[in-house]
Order: sequence, then structure tokens, then C-alpha cells
Amino acid sequence: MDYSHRRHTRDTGRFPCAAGRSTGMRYHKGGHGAGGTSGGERGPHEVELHQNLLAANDRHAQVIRGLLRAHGVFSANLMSSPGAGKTALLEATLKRGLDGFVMGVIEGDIETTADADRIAPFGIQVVQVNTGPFGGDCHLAAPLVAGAIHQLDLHSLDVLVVENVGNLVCPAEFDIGEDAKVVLLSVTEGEDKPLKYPLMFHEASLALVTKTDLLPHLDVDLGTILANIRRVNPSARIIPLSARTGDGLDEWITWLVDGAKKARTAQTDD
Ligand SMILES: Nc1nc2c(ncn2[C@@H]2O[C@H](COP(=O)(O)OP(=O)(O)OP(=O)(O)O)[C@@H](O)[C@H]2O)c(=O)[nH]1
Ligand SMILES: [Mg+2]
Repeated sequence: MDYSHRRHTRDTGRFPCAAGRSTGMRYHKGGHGAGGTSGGERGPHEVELHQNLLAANDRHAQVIRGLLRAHGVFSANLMSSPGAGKTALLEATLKRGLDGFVMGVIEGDIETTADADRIAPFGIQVVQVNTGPFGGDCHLAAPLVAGAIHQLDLHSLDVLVVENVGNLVCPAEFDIGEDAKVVLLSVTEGEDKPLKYPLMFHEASLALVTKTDLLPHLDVDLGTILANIRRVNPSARIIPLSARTGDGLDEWITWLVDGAKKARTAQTDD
């Protein structure tokens, strides 16, 4: 078999992303040279615009980071393929509670308010952002998140969870001012995904292997999934869990609560 097409991925280092579609451009983060997003060469103007757009994103991300720190809010950016169980995890988390800490949620999707509608009954602050009106980007960029944060009362929050647009590649390329990137991989997606889509697993400090209740019905080996995540990111914390049965939920909630405590301490120290 001819594997020569693999060179494109190696050459660009990171992966193609539809980011910037609203500007008529395709770009992706990296500084890995000027390799085109689909194998073509980038001209100097395209590279410059690419860099300017990412620099603008990072400036917004820094403003968000400063704002959240000043309010003592711990923030996590949940990223995964569509349907890996991000919203179900948030529902289970809110059902269980955060030991007195208060969580707010930003829901990111291309279209619909379906996920915010699922979170709203818990009576917490939730803002839905849609990328559809801005070109339908497959990820949240910092300016959009900044707009959502301005709709929240940060004084009354301890934790802010941003559920990114379902996509296993692009969201990892954009800093949105979060304290931690969290990747979810459901056991139904197969063992090889960390190796085939390494960027998100590489960038995340926490990996949640979701839907473990389904393992008895699948031909996948949890040990192999964990080993593949570790191959890409040996230092990532990994928590297997099931939003359905609650297995692993306590460990995830403890991670969130620890983050909230640290953010509060850091705010006091400033
Ligand atoms: N069996 C089982 N099903 C789950 C679990 N978590 C989520 N699901 C199901 O998986 C499907 C997708 O879950 P969502 O929470 O909507 O996934 P998502 O990642 O938020 O999806 P997008 O926002 O569209 O990217 C739903 O049918 C859930 O009921 C779990 O722990 N076990
Ligand atoms: Mg969702």
C-alpha cells in the first residue's frame, strides 16, 4: 500500500483546520513551517494573515486568563469528538454537585442551543455560543469565548467549564484562556484514536475515557486505550468514567474542586 500521503501530516506538524473560514482563509496554529493545510504551499501573505489571526486569538486568551484569575475562577476546556459525552458528563457533575463550589458553563456548538437547554434546568449560569453565524468554525476561538464570559457574573462562580465544539482536532489548536485542556475519548471510538489524532491528547493535562459502562459490549481493550494516551502524553492524568453509572465521577469532581481551591488561593495571594 502507498503511504506517501502521510508525509503531509508529518510536514505540517499539526492538522488542517477550517478556522478562519469566515475570512475566506484556512489556517492552523503551529509555527511548523509554511506547509499548506491540504498539502499545498502557503504564500507569504497567507502565512502573515495566519500569524496575525492567531496572535489576535492569543491576545484575547490572555485577557480572559487575567479576568478569570482576578475573580478566582478555575476554568476547564472540554474537547472531544462529537458525542463523546461532554454534556452528559456536565449533567452528571451538576447532579452530583461540586461540594459547595459553584460552576458555570459555556456551551459551544456550530448550531442549536440544545446543550445549553440540557444544562439550564440545573439552575446554573450557562451561555450558548454558536459558530454558525461566524462561518461555522469547528472550534471555539478566544474572541467568541470572551463575548460569552462577559454575559456571566464571574463574582458568583468558582469553576467555569467550556464545552468546546465537537471535533477531535481543531479545538486543541486554540488557546481560550483556560487553566486546563481536558480531552474526552469514549470507549466506542476505538483504541487507536490517541495515536491517529495526537494533538488534542498531547495538549490536554487531563484525559477522560468515557462511557466505560459500554466496555462489556465492545471489542475494545481499556488498557490499550490508556497505553495509547500515555504514548502521546506520558504526563497526562487519565480518568476512566461513566456518566451513566457514575464510575470515576468522584475522581473527576475532586479534580475540578482541587482546581477551584487553587484558583481561590491564587486570587488571595495576588
Ligand atoms: N452508555 C453511555 N452513554 C453515554 C454516556 N455519556 C454519554 N452517553 C450518550 O452518548 C450520546 C452523546 O452524549 P453527549 O453528552 O450529547 O455528547 P457530547 O460530547 O456532548 O456531544 P456534542 O456536544 O454533540 O459534541 C448521548 O446519547 C448520551 O446519552 C455514558 O457514560 N454511557
Ligand atoms: Mg454536547
